Amino acid sequence: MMNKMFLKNRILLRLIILLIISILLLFFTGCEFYKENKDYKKIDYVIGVSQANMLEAWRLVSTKEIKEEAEKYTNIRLIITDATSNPEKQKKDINKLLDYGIDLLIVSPCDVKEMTPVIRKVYHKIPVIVMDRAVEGFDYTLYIGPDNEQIGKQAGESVLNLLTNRISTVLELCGSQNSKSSIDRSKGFQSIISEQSGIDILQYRIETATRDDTEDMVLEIGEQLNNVDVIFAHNDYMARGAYLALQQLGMEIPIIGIDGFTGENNGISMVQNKRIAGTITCPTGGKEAIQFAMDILNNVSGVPKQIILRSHSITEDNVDEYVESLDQPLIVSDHIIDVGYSQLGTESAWRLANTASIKEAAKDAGINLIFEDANQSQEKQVEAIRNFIKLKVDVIVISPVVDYGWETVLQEAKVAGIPVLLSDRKINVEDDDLFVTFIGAEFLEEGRRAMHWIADNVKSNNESINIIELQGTTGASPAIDRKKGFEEILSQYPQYQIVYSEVGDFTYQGGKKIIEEYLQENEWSIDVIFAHNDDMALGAIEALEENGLMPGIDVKIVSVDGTKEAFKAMKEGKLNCSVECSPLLGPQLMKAVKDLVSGKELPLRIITDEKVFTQKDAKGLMKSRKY
Ligand code: GYE
Repeated sequence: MMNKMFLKNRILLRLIILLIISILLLFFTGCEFYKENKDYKKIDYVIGVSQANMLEAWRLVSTKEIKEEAEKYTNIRLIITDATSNPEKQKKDINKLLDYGIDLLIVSPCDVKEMTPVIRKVYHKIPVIVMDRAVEGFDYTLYIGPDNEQIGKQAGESVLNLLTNRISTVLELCGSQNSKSSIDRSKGFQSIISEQSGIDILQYRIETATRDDTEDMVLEIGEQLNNVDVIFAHNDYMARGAYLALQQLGMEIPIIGIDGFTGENNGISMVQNKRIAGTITCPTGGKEAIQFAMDILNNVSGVPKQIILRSHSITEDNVDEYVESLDQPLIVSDHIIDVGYSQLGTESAWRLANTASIKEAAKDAGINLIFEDANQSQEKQVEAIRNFIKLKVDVIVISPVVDYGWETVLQEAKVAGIPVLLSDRKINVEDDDLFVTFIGAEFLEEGRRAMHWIADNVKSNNESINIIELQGTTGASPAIDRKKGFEEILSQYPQYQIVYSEVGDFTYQGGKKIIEEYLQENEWSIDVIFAHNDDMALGAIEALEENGLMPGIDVKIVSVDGTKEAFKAMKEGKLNCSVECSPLLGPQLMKAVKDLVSGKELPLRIITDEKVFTQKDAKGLMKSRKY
């Protein structure tokens, strides 16, 4: 009996050992097999994608692009969720994604108001890329989206090109009344159409913005269609619905749509098959979202705050060329890139930091920078550009001193086939194709932020608050837009008023002179000074002190830039607030130059990241300021 038991145990023991050995063997050989299998991926990053819905056709394309681009990287995994247009579901989706331990979130918010606080919370933990619909404020890492108003304008131009009679009617088929993109498209469209007299817009709204409902709607319009000269549909699916309806009615009316996707029955093939007269491309940004996600995760320098994507106007004249351009492989070349750079001057601390950043970034990128300083003269800038054209540089970059008067010289660059990038300041030209992209700040927002700070911190107690404005160079885009943004918020506060406004040219001396002159002629009853840049504010501070006034106390001072000197003044209590405008554009600019030369399409605008600083930030952050 004893023996039998012993025997049984021994057999059992042997069996167990055998089992362990085979498990171990299986495990190791299995691992080997797994390693050799080419599907095996070493995952470095998990990216969560929270889509607003997967119903709208545009969004399906966006998801497809995200997936396709992600497949090019072997070390990332995507987890995609569909919020079914329901903010409550989207909140849950995002929490689930966080539980999975995602390293970065890409989110297309289905409701801007509801999702803003949720996205803010995530942003405090991991990087967030917001797509397509911007959230309120700036609590995200990067925003990528189209400029729908601009798209509407382009559609307006295309429609005007199709109209042959002075008196005409355009049928506008809009999307949902709750869709911000549809509202913006209409706004842009109407701004162009209203420039011409004699054009009537007949507007219909298709809440679902789908092909079938548009088809039904157009069939229902009936008689009125006889007077319609052109149809503008807010997307290509609606354009197709309109086309199908016209076919049934035996009518031919040219149609302009929006989206411009390739593939059967999409905008581009409809233009090729002459079913619609044109489309405006509205990129989804899916591809860029993954590319920037990788840059963010790999800590690449030069990641901006906002990327506004470029749209193209496609008609039968350029459709083939456009399709061809989509398949162009990237150009790999080891030739050193020559960049002609026209800097506008040396007027401020901002400008000096800007020049240094650009020179350093060019050096780091191995780019040959031909640098010209124009000493605040547009004439000199034009001369420099002409010289760059003669030198046959690869790319021209301009920081334009004023926003007008660039058409002729930029046309010359275009004829010479040299692309032009705008750095720091914008220009005002009819033809947006005269430059490739703008890299810089959102000046309008800076002006708004300055006035927000005043409204929150300088209380009126029913008395009027008097403001002096120190303006930058007349005609310079930061001066124009900071003023505009400031006044936009100011108009909401009737007690606050600008009582004196002069041009100080963005210089220390300019700012000082304005205050001195004001003091000579007026009793001092000023509560706030708003200076378009720090240098002018610092000049004003000196003038105030020389006249026995205490800057920062007797009069609150708000300026723009966030330079080290401004931080010092805030620390000393003389300046109250500085709205940041970063001059460190070099890395972004050089990245754009390289992308351009390699044949990548650049976005329409690349906007830098900025904050608002006050006296309480000054002490702690002063040392880390880079300019
Ligand atoms: O704010 C100012 C400079 O164009 C954004 O120009 C730039 C402005 C900057 O002189 O200090």
